[in-house]
Amino acid sequence: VAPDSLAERVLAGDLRALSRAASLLEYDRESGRELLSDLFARTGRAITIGITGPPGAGKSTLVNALTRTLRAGGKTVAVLAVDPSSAFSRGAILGDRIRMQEHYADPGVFIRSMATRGQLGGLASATLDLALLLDAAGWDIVLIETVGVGQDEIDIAGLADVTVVALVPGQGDDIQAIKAGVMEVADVFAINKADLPGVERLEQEIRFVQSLSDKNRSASPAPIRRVIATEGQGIDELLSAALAIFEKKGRAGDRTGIWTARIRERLRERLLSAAPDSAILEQSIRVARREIDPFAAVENLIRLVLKEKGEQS
Ligand SMILES: Nc1nc2c(ncn2[C@@H]2O[C@H](COP(=O)(O)OP(=O)(O)OP(=O)(O)O)[C@@H](O)[C@H]2O)c(=O)[nH]1
Ligand SMILES: [Mg+2]
Repeated sequence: VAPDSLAERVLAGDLRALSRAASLLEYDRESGRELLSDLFARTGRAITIGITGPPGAGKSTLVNALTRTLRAGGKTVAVLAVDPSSAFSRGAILGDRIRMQEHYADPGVFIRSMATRGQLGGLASATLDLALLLDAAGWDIVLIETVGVGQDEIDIAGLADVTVVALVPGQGDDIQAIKAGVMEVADVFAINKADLPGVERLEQEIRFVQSLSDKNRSASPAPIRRVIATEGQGIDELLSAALAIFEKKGRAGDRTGIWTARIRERLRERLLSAAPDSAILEQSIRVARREIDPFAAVENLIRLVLKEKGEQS
């Protein structure tokens, strides 16, 4: 890491440098990537906890309550609120601001919202990169709030070390929500709004779906905790359950899959950006003239790309 560089200032705990670095990652992906290359060796210490679940499940309220508990325990907390569906509505951001108000003045809390702005490489990998940045910067815990849907190669709901899935009783479509892919990523279930009726039924439904899944027949099923996020009730137990899972998985967890996905995505991006549009156009014209087939065109482009770039170690 070069002296006085942005990377060094991030490592020294400079919050303005951290914000700048986060913006680089989000908006200037190439410079952001260089920065991450510099910082990668310093990552691997933070615990990332994903909070996912359907809209309105109380994820932000949970994040706020978890932040309070973690701060009381002396941990520093970085919060990433990620919306993969659309740009954040002003209302949502404002609501989260109000909810997190008690933490804004706390230098031990870093809060950042991200929405889809059509950046290359997808929101999930941008989130992963940002989590790496925060890890390198020395934040103890990174909380990632997201509605668990996305078409990216990296499942945004599954990129954390531990994933908490928040569900709410009495929604009627519980089973539907449970089935929609969350079983694979859930390490812990939080039945939030446990002050509302239907808690027992939702818990039974989660257990039922767990009993059907192969993953859970072999391993122990994800624990279920009842919480009332607005009251801070059950938060300690939820956090303990999440941290116990983290301990059990071990620090490395089985994160190979995430790196495979991240490498694939980057490879695709690099190949596409290394093949200039003019070259693709040239090949397209040849295909249109039936001089070559489209697959041969791709082989030609790959040869072109390989010729231009030597190998990096
Ligand atoms: N009764 C009750 N309401 C709650 C509880 N937790 C959160 N809420 C309320 O549920 C509403 C939604 O909470 P949020 O924390 O914004 O939910 P969210 O999942 O972050 O919502 P999106 O980010 O918009 O998907 C708010 O009005 C909260 O006050 C709870 O434990 N009990
Ligand atoms: Mg929210």
